[in-house]
Amino acid sequence: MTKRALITGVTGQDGAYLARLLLEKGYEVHGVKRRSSSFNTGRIEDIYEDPHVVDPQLILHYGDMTDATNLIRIVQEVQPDEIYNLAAQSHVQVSFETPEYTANADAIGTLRLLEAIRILKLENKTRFYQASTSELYGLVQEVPQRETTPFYPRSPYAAAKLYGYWITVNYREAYGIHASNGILFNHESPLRGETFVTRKITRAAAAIALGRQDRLYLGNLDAKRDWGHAREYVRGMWLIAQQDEPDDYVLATGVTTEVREFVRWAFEDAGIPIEFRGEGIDEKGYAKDDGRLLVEVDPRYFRPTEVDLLIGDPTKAREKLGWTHDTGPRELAREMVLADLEIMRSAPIAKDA
Ligand code: NDP
Ligand code: GDR
Repeated sequence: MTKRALITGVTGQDGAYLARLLLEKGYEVHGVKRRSSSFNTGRIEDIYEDPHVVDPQLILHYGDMTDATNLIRIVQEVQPDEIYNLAAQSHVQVSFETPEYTANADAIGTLRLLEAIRILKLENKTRFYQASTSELYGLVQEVPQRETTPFYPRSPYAAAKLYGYWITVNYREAYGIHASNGILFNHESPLRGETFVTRKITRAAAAIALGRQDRLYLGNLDAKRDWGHAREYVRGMWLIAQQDEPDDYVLATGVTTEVREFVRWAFEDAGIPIEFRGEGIDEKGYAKDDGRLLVEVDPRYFRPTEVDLLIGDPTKAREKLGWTHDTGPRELAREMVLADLEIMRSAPIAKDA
């Protein structure tokens, strides 16, 4: 029997990689896409199928995490074996600007999907994966962070995801739903959204190398993140949903890197090595070769409350799921810079636009 999966957030970075993986595994994949004034299917273009083909394997449904009746109808129509709840207002800094919307989409949106399973009496059929996050750890309580580390959210995003985490645990315990949390540390790729720090850096390094941008403005260079590759993390999501018993797992590399170091790597890979001079908001990055000022700190990117250090311990995932990662942050930076150089070289008009 062909398995049917429903992915919310299918147009995002992880949704695109997960949809690809599930199609390779022979699933019929249904994705929830919200209405946008443009197509917004760029990340899934190569797997997108015309709805008129016979027996399509990827089917998109219009939907929104803030619309309960819509979600119930989609779940009813699809009757999924597995739901992967990846949709979210996922930008931490933006959540300080749109806290109520973030809570609605990320926290109550998760509840709406779990309720859909319950209302439709799919508790024994539909497995549920919740995209939980290392942002739950927030203010450092223990390093490395693992499944038992106490949470201390530091943003409206993290507070909303805290609700999503616990409501998933609660529906597992209260109604016996196979509902699991993946507590994923930062994962990146050439498909990463352009305003997250890694992609912002790799795009800028590529653009500066090609003479199309003068300078990169960043916020807190001291923050440390455990960066892995999104392609490898969606494999972990699938493994979590395949376990006999639902449970919660950390996926991480166990290596942490300063934002400043990621900047150095990206500019090196773009062929313009830089060095940092100065301190605090006066710290600046200069090209080693000709002394050009290429990186500046702009306090507008500082967050009202910051998460200083994330480093995860993926031991449980390795031992119970057999999940491992191959790509470390250094290779990740290179892959992203090379991809951005390629994109910019082949699409000069898009850049100018
Ligand atoms: P993206 O921001 O790339 O993708 C988010 C997806 O959610 C997009 O498809 C977006 O649609 C969709 N979405 C946003 N709001 C709504 C809404 N109201 N209704 C329906 N769809 C909506 O995130 P990632 O792919 O990086 O992350 C996937 C999930 O994993 C998110 O929940 C994120 O919070 C979580 N996470 C991510 C980590 C990471 O490092 N990437 C780490 C830990 C957790 P649109 O394309 O229209 O914007
Ligand atoms: P994060 O990712 O907040 O960890 O959330 P992001 O890449 O936005 O920030 C990482 C760190 O870099 C610092 N930083 C900047 N960040 C951005 N975006 N822009 C800048 O100019 C900049 N300068 C410095 C930040 O302050 C921060 O410390 C991501 C998202 O994918 C979440 O959805 C997910 O849950 C977590 O990862 C795990």
